[in-house]
Amino acid sequence: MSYQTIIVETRGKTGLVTFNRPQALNALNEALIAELNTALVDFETNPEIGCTVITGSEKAFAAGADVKEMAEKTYIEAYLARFLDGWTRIADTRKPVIAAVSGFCLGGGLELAMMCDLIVASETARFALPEITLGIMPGAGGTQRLPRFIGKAKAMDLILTGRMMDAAEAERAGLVSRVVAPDKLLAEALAAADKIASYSQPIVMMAKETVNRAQETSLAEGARFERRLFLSMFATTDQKEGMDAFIAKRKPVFRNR
Ligand code: DAK
Repeated sequence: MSYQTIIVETRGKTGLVTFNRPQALNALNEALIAELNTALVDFETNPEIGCTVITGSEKAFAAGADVKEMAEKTYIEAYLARFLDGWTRIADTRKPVIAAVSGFCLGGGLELAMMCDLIVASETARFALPEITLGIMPGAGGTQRLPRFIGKAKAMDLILTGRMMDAAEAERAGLVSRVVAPDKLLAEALAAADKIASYSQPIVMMAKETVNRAQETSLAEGARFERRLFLSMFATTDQKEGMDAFIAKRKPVFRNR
């Protein structure tokens, strides 16, 4: 598959997607989202890949959905063509996805990053949901995910004023997992991905699914879900291998079974 708007590589057991629309600060157009989805499905179905990293350029992870593509759309065109329908595919991936964010991470760019499992940010990262300044509001989950990350007070502030939040504030607020120097960003994200990809894939996928349950359900129901998946892990050979290796003081060899 040849890609026009993204660069797709593998680094060991990690899939790496780099947004590649520098002239538009990686604004996310339909073509890019379609290509991203194709790359994600390829990585998801490739047994050699255990984790994916998505990144942009030093100046911009992504400055939002492509405003030039949206500006003249009518409601009926957008509705009939299912405009922007492909955006949430990333939230359905079962293998973990890490967003490595440098520079602008705005609007749909931030919404996409929040669909990932970890956000690793460079000190230069700037986050905002500036849709209000365009006469719209966030439409790819931003009004729902941002308060779950950073609480209602800060989410309201960002969504209603459209202001930018720097990396330090984003880390304090709980939006990002780690903040690193700009020249360490990709290495840090790839190292985290490599670590995740070294574990049993089905166990990692179940852990991801279970943490995500916490966002969607009550504590009691989430804990029941966790217990069910936890007990099911004793039916895997990777659980036997992991524990046998610990007791024998050797490195485990997981077979994703
Ligand atoms: N779309 C299209 N082009 C963009 C863009 C964008 N979001 N952001 C930047 N560009 C383009 C600029 O137009 C400019 O192009 P030329 O003029 O050179 O042709 C080029 O990138 C460089 O930008 P600037 O000259 O503006 O660069 P500056 O450094 O001066 O400013 C900036 C950088 C990021 C502060 C500024 O470009 C900016 O404010 N950009 C717009 C940010 C924004 O408003 N983002 C939110 C867009 S709305 C949904 C899915 C997604 C969405 C909604 C629904 N569904 C699933 C239903 C998402 C909506 C959005 O994201």
